[in-house]
Amino acid sequence: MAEEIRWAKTHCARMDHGGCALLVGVQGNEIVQIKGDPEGYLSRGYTCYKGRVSADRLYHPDRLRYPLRREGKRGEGKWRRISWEEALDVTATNLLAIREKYGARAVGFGAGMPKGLEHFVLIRLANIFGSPNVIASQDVCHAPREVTGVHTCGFYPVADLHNPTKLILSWASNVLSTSEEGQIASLITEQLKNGAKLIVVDPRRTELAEKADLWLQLRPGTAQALALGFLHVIIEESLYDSDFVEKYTYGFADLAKQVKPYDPQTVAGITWVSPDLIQKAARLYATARPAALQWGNAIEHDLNVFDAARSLVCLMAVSGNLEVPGGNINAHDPGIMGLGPFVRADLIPDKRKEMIGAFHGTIPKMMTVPPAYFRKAVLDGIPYPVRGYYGMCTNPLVAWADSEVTYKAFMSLDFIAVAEIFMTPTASLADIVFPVAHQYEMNDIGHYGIGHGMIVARPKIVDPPAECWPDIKIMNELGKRVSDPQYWHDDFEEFVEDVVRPCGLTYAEFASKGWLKGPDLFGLHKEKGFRTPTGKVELKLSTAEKFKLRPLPEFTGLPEEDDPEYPLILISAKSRYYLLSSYRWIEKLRKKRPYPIVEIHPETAEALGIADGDEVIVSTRYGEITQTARVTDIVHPRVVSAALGWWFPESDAAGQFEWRRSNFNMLTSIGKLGREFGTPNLSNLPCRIRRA
Ligand SMILES: Nc1nc2c(c(=O)[nH]1)N[C@H]1C(S)=C(S)[C@@H](COP(=O)(O)OP(=O)(O)OC[C@H]3O[C@@H](n4cnc5c(=O)[nH]c(N)nc54)[C@H](O)[C@@H]3O)O[C@H]1N2
Ligand SMILES: Nc1nc2c(c(=O)[nH]1)N[C@H]1C(S)=C(S)[C@@H](COP(=O)(O)OP(=O)(O)OC[C@H]3O[C@@H](n4cnc5c(=O)[nH]c(N)nc54)[C@H](O)[C@@H]3O)O[C@H]1N2
Ligand code: SF4
Ligand SMILES: [Mo]
Repeated sequence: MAEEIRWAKTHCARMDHGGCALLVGVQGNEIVQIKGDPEGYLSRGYTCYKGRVSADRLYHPDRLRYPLRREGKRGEGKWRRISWEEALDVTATNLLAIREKYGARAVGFGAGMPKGLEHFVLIRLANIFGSPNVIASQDVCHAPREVTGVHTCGFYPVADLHNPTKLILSWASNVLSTSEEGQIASLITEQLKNGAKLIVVDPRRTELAEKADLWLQLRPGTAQALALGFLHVIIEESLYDSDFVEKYTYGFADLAKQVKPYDPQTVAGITWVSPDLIQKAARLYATARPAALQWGNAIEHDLNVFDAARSLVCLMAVSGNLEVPGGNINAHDPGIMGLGPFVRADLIPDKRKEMIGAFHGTIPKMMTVPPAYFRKAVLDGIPYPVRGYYGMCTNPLVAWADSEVTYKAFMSLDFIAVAEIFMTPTASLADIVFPVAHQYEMNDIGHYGIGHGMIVARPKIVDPPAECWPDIKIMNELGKRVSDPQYWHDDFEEFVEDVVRPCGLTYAEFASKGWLKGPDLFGLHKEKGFRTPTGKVELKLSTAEKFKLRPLPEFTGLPEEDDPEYPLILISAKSRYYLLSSYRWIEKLRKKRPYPIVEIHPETAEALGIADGDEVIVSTRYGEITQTARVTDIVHPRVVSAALGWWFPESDAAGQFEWRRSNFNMLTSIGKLGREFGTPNLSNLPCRIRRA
């Protein structure tokens, strides 16, 4: 007789930023069912398909199960099984040799989208090792919003979807597919059910756009122009919050002058949104208080991101929506361990001066190295040589802009170690591959350090395969080999205890509570002002000259000029079935989306002789790839939206799993970068398309 199902509680993770509360059914040591937990603070019973099938990650026959050491040439796909002892010793020996020869900064520590507590243990490892260079995708993911927020209003203003709001302005955000940063789809649908109005700014008619009161189908890459158009209407028509503006903002008169030229007619010419719709949307947003601006990742995908993010914070401020419930808030953490002590920031006081990015003039408070600059260091030794790489939770060969340059850079490194759950294009270039334990197999903490004022528990439910270790354990043991063991724990499990200890809790007690949230503190500025040099929201940046920043947001032009050779505009959106390049190997997900799809408007398809289902070649000035056409009017006739993150696990490690064939980042370049964050044009590129 089959054993009875035991139900355990945890939170979903590593399928996106995570956050849905789950009930996980277990028989023996195997997860047999996953469903939503109605008591979930962020999700209230909601789950998406990929969350429900997420245990399939653990049981794939090709999952990495032993440490591997490269045999033959780099990237040849030949491996030898080795012991943990050997894997850690070889890695330590190589990293120490590089440090000896070139200095600690010649080792880059790589992470991708923050997935769990290991992200911060990696930063700690880098700090203790002595390297200021943590390489991550923050250049195109959240640092622009967070850091611009901090410079403008002293914090990262997140949409408050937990208190009732009158209106949601969803700007370049596709929450119903992405639930980004724990802004779970169900939080938005609940607000809409309770009567909140909805404005969607998106070049694609998404599921959310279908539900919107107003949908603004802007020309990709013109966010800042549209936002300045909103500001123009709001200021010209005196719809702003005059009390807030007077007491709590700096540079309003300058901003008013700055947005004068951005009248609806002019802005319509740039953004393709009609003057009438710009006016209507701006009026609706300014008058519905509170209104929450849910800003998404797509504004971070071209070199104009600083102005785009700046203009959106100005919009939140003048409309009186900062630090109000149901608006955009400063989410305060519960009394957990602070990031600084956790990562031992004290050990590397000169980090800002020493890191690769600083040499290129990245904005203060940008604390990771943009991948574009990392590769310059590897390939050209600018500003100094970088020869080694330890990476986890990331797949740069597919995830970073300009994949050919990534390939060259990784091929030229002296030593690469990668921790993975599965062999990927990037892992296939490594010298050492560590097999990791995964979600459900280790105690972990979600949402630590991502600015939403809460953490969620992800307790261990089943045992990992014998030789799969949590990243945290790998780094704890590697740390002891490359630095003074006093910085590391006897038992790696102490890391999760460290985070919650200041709250007077053990990890087990935290796990039984499920989550911890900081206090709701709204309107702190009324007593304390804003944490900026002027104590106000800096519509005009008082530090502009010092940091060589533009004092006021402006539209300086399209990310790339129009080009008659490439008459269409290429964009992308994240797939609801995959996390960027991850998990193409999970059968149930692959069935839902077996191949990469590029969306193209019926008129454009007809003119080009392309039918639904045709194989097509998508090309930009930088490269070309093959995807499959989906003919659909959710995109504008001049816009095509291609799929991200594709490689083919069913193919061969010796060829890096056909990483060139359909990978979006073959179409991108790091030739032009935004200075503040080193952001490349990941999107909004002139392109053309033809039948294969
Ligand atoms: N063109 C284009 N490029 C983009 C984007 C885009 O929109 N357009 N989006 C950008 C954004 S926002 C981001 S955040 C980055 C994402 O960049 P990455 O984070 O590098 O990309 P992922 O595909 O998520 O790769 C994650 C890898 O981590 C592995 N993994 C999963 N869980 C674990 C774990 O517990 N431990 C370890 N060691 N490994 C694990 C997965 O198998 C996978 O190979 O990509 C960026 N790149
Ligand atoms: N299912 C799933 N969920 C994910 C991820 C995933 O890969 N898959 N990735 C996670 C990560 S790393 C992140 S950062 C978040 C990102 O989550 P989101 O912020 O939702 O980001 P995207 O899906 O990149 O883009 C959002 C929307 O922007 C639109 N868009 C494209 N170009 C433009 C433009 O020029 N202007 C405007 N206004 N809109 C534009 C797209 O059509 C899309 O609907 O999601 C996380 N969640
Ligand atoms: S929305 Fe995200 S957190 Fe929720 S079930 Fe899906 S993948 Fe998991
Ligand atoms: Mo991201």
